[in-house]
Amino acid sequence: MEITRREFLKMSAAGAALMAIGCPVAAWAAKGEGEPDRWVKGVCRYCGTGCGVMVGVKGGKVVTVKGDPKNHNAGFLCLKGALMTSVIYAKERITQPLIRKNGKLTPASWDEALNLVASKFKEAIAQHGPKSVAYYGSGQALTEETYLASKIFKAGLKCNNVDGNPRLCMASAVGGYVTTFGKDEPMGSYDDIDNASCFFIIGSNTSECHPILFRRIAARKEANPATKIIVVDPRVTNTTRIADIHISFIPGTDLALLNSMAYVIIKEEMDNPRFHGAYCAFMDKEGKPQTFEDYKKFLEDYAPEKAEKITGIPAKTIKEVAKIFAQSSATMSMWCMGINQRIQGVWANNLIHNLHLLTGQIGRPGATTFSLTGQPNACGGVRDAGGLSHMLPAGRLIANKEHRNQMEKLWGLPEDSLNPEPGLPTIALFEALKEGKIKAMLILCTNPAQSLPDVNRYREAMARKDKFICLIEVFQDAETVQFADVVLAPAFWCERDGVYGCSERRYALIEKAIEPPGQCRPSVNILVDLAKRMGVDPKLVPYNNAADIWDEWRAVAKPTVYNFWGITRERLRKESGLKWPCPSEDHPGTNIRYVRGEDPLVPPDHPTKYFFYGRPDGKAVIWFRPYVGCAEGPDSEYSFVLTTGRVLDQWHTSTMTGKVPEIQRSYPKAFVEINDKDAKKLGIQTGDHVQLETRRDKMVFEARVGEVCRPGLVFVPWFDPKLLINKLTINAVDPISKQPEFKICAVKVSKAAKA
Ligand SMILES: Nc1nc2c(c(=O)[nH]1)N[C@H]1C(S)=C(S)[C@@H](COP(=O)(O)OP(=O)(O)OC[C@H]3O[C@@H](n4cnc5c(=O)[nH]c(N)nc54)[C@H](O)[C@@H]3O)O[C@H]1N2
Ligand SMILES: Nc1nc2c(c(=O)[nH]1)N[C@H]1C(S)=C(S)[C@@H](COP(=O)(O)OP(=O)(O)OC[C@H]3O[C@@H](n4cnc5c(=O)[nH]c(N)nc54)[C@H](O)[C@@H]3O)O[C@H]1N2
Ligand code: SF4
Ligand SMILES: [Mo]
Repeated sequence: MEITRREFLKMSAAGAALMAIGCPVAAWAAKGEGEPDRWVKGVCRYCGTGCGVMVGVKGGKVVTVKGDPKNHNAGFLCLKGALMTSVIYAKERITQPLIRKNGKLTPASWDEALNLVASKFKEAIAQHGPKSVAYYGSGQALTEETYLASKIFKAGLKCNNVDGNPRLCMASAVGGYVTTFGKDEPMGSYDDIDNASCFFIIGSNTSECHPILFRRIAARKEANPATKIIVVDPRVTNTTRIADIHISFIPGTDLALLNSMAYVIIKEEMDNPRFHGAYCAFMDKEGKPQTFEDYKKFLEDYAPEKAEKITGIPAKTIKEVAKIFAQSSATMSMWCMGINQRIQGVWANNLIHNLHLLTGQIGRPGATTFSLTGQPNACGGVRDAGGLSHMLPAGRLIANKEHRNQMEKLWGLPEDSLNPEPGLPTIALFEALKEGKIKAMLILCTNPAQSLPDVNRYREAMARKDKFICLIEVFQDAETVQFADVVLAPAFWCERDGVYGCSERRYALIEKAIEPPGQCRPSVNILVDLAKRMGVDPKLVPYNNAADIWDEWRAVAKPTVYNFWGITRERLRKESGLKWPCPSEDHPGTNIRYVRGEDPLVPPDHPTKYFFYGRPDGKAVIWFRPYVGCAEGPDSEYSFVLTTGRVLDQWHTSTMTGKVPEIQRSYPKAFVEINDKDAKKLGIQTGDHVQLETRRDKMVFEARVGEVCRPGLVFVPWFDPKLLINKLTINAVDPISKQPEFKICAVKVSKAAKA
């Protein structure tokens, strides 16, 4: 099927994620440029769905991208994935190192730039110790890049200030999995979608943010119309439109709903005592062991009639969804930032897991508790390879002596030589920069000058005259470039090879398809070169390429529950991704963890079917997690809730998608969505200018009036660098995960004069 450019634009503008189109788009894209002379296998640059792609190359140039039919996406791609060509060849590409001289970024040689960066880091460490430097990385960097940067800082410089944007994104999900199951990462996989009879989607706009997974959910519903879809979101989205039940509710009250569902499930005897009796431990919020009876007492506060008062959800609806959740043949939960970006993010994650453990909706095809990961390699790189300030590779912790000693052995370091004190998580790190405690920072593949909350504060930090920031960045118009003292030019996407790991524990290889432009170099080469110049022992960085790093990382993970020894580079070249655990080269990969006969890490003769081996007692935890509320709720002065999030075709700070003319035309600038009843009261119509003011800053947006937001709520997408909504958002963090509450703050809404 060919589609015309007009139809194509129409689909894009309509945000029709359901229409997620595969090869037709690629065919269209190929048309103007000519047929490729070879196809190179890779992974989409964007979201945590991790679609496989085939990159079409002609005469050394990428001319088109299409879906890989052998990967989980079965050849489908959404528009972002298919339209990469204009991004690669954008005129804003940085093609050589730049040094700021007299306030202006000026071209420099690699030698000059790298020597300058190395001298600044060495000077800071000599004068102020290793705590005065930092690395701020990304869930979009390659696994090899994250593993290497983390090793250079933690092992080479004895500095644990290694963090990254997954702190803004997945930290609460990690906290949830670790506290409930003992180890990070989902136990199920995308195949569960094809077997689920109930989807419980909470705090995820799957349709716009994981379009190809949404396509699969829709396909499941189409093939099996009895499949129930429940969506819990305070907005009407493309996702809620296919829901059988859309629960719109007071933002930030999910915990009351989830506890109330547990209450109903037990009250109506829809729980599964055979499961939770055998495989679960109960714990109060301090982590003290409790009983099932104690749990019932704890839940008394969440009877549906009481929860209705907190959440605004009719008691009847709570009872109904609890019943569907518990009694469907296989229930699959999915969630994302509506749950994670909250000061009660970890607890909300625990409560979703609770429902699955209580009902035994777990560990069977279609029955699973599945966190949707945002970025393409937050799982594989940052989470698995240990790119956060409290972590070492493969689930090991800095604060754990045994784990440090294991890593010292594996890295050839003297015993007890790793720094035992965890480093600073993102917000604390940028606070330290603001206070002048961080003297030198290396930033890779993230754009904090736009993506951090309360961003005026951290732009000020980055603007300090006495700090030094080295940024490795692809585009000169990324906001953070303004604050960099040195900018290094990396090879982008398929201009180098490396591994991404997506939401379903699937590792897949991006193969090198083309040469990078100008003087751009693969980031692993930049990092190795820089480490040596900083005086890091060359024996710690003996790599010639990303493949060398991959082999070391496999060995580092082998003795742990992250065992993917069988996922060799050779296999990744041949196969379209493999799911760990995968302990040997003849192992096909794992669909369901913690289940005998499915997970190679559960011994075949294990006495019980389920074995949560991540925890010392082999049992998963049902947690008592009370609803508390948000950091800054509405009051008489700031009487609305401001929430922020995404739109279908723009990616994050839009440095990439903003280079695609078709996308830029459909989403040219940010706007504010406001409920029509609220708008009427305030005299606002679509297209009017509306001022949003929080305790941090104010800004004017064009209004979109309708029923998308419930009354009392306004929504602004955060992609637009000209309208930096993060100047308004709050920097409050979850006390466990340290993830900021991007999803809720109080805002004053008023009509503004036309600008
Ligand atoms: N098109 C596109 N896709 C992307 C990205 C992108 O930039 N663009 N980014 C990727 C990344 S890194 C991420 S993290 C994911 C994010 O994916 P999602 O989390 O699905 O996207 P968001 O728009 O941030 O927020 C999801 C929903 O949370 C709802 N929400 C707000 N407050 C609450 C609440 O209190 N409770 C509940 N239950 N819901 C609430 C919002 O209304 C919104 O619809 O998307 C990934 N995919
Ligand atoms: N208000 C609000 N703010 C949010 C969120 C929200 O929901 N609301 N969500 C948060 C979440 S979930 C996330 S994940 C973060 C994301 O925030 P960021 O990571 O800051 O956003 P990106 O635009 O993805 O930034 C990636 C940067 O890396 C550059 N880049 C691309 N490819 C490469 C490469 O190969 N190498 C190098 N070196 N650079 C490259 C891009 O040009 C871009 O500047 O934002 C957070 N901020
Ligand atoms: S769904 Fe995500 S991974 Fe798949 S093509 Fe779209 S942006 Fe890329
Ligand atoms: Mo994210």
